[in-house]
Amino acid sequence: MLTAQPLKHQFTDTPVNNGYAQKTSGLIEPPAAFADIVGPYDDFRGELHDKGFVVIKNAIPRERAIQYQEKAYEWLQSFPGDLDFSNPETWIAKNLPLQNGIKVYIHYGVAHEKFVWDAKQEPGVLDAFAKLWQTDELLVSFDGINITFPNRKDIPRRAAWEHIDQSPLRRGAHCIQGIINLSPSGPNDGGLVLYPKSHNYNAEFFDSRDDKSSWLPMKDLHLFTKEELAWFRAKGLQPHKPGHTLRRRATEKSNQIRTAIYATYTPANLAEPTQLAIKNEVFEKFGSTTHWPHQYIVSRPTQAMLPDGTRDPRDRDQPREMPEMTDKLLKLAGAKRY
Ligand SMILES: O=C(O)CCC(=O)C(=O)O
Ligand SMILES: [Fe+2]
Repeated sequence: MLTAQPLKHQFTDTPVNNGYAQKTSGLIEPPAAFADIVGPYDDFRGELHDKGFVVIKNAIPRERAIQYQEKAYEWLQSFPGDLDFSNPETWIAKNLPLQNGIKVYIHYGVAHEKFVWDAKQEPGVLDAFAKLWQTDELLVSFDGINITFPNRKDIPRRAAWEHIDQSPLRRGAHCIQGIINLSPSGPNDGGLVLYPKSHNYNAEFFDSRDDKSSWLPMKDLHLFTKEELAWFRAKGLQPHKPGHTLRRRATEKSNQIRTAIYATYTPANLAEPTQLAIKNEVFEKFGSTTHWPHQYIVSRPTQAMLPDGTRDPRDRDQPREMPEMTDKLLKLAGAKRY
């Protein structure tokens, strides 16, 4: 899955460093490499350009995707507790490690687990982004994984939080978010919901706003209010679950555990040295970043802290299974230059 409307979510993150070009109007144009994406293309890029997202089926061969899913389950079960994947009664907070506000696992070095890095180096995944950016010299995000149990008994269903992970000051696509989907995704199952073609209206929408006071060049997030969504709906746009013709959100009928790895890639040469320095710091601590690989890199505390402010005794200083630090991995991580 690739979406042309990027990404991000620790709502408490503050923007750091602002080392890139802004036009005097305040608007930020896409990096040069992207000028190319207007096509026409007869492959997945055409659909991406048209709809703002595209599903690339079998980017990872099924057998290996299942192995990654099993590894993700194993990782989740490596924490103390009574978690049983076949028993919904056990799908409760006390059996699960800490998640962030949108229920993504970002702590415990998970962004650098071997299975995560292996999936991120899958040829079918890398090839899609290399084609998109016309280079195989890419950086990848460290944005964690998602294992979501349906219909949890201990917490209410999370309402949708319609957003784009791109500052309203940016025009055009600067970053194409990738999600490696490791579980079946039927029409009743939870997961990503998009507004197809909404990317075509972004500039018009943001240009028409009066209050721009909260917009910042490196705050790559905008949450849409109900009124703002109504503006898009009035253009005829509707929420849609990728891969299905029906327009719908998750329902209580689903028993599907959603497993996904977030993986976004951008050309390495778009990263400013100051951003790479932050990325390096995060990498050395096996930390996580936003969905952006080359900008909007936020150095968060890497330690897992419990709500009472003490360190989670389950915390780890490094991944459970270390990845092999190959030349290829180090370059994707931004730790080594191409
Ligand atoms: O998990 C998803 O499908 C998307 C969540 C999200 O908004 C994001 O990762 O940017
Ligand atoms: Fe997002």
